[in-house]
Amino acid sequence: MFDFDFNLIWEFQPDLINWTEINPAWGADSYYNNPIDYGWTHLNDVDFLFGSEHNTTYDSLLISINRFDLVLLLNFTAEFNEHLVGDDFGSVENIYWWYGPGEINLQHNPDMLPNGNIIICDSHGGRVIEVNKATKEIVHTISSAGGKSFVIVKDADYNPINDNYLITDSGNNRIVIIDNTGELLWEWKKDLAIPYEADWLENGNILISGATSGVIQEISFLDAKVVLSYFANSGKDFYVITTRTVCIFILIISSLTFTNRLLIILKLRKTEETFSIWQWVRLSLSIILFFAFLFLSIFARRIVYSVTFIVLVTLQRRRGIT
Ligand SMILES: [Ca+2]
Ligand SMILES: [Ca+2]
Repeated sequence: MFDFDFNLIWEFQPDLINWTEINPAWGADSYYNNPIDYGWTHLNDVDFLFGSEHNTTYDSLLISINRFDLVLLLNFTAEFNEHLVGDDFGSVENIYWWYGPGEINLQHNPDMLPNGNIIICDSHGGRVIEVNKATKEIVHTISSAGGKSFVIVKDADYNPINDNYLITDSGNNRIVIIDNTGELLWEWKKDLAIPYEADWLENGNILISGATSGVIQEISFLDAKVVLSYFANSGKDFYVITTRTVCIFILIISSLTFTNRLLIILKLRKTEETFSIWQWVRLSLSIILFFAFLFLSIFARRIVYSVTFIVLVTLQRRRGIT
């Protein structure tokens, strides 16, 4: 946490916590107590919860530690006050609630619901769950929309006004809205590549973070149209444009080769010479290349996104993050 002059005034440091004190099952040898240099926690979400809005005398932080499969609630007021008198960052006694290990797999974006329960995207479990905070029981599960199972779901915003859910089904490259019975009300798929999250805007539109595509889109909910696109790559989707340029270059080369072969055929016909097998191979190859790269250049965006997705998932699996 920073003050208005960007001075660090507080931080949460999982490496200073003895995790065995939270759960005796996590011993000295466990992953929790053995920090590694890179990506040990992958802490991927934190929400500030004002005590006045959640019936507590203190403010809290709802924190998601992705690699720990752990969601926790931290008494921020106590933490901050202890830090002021010189305590380390992250006291075990200030973690007053936790949930996850053995239940969820590499979660994203937990939120506290108006009823006090916690909604969590169990990303690699392919579901969104609502956990009763008092009993730690799962009281509601959503695992599909429109007949399609979720794949690496990363964001689920509950809208208490309309009693529906805005869900980012990242692995299926789509944003969906479903009602509390699970019925699909709305779906958006255009130009999405592993979207990270979606939020309702005050004007009734939906803001989508494209993550892998580097594109942020504002979608008109009523017209199902893109109102605004912001490309992080200086206004250009760099990888897509590069792929398309390479494809068009090969397209031109193959069509020139094709034309060249045709001219040779016509010339040979006049002299009544025959076309050699090698020349037929080159002619066929140029035709195949032409149509292959025509296809690739038309679908460049989707292909780049799909390949990126496959590479990312493969790398994650190699690191043991499945
Ligand atoms: Ca959240
Ligand atoms: Ca959201």
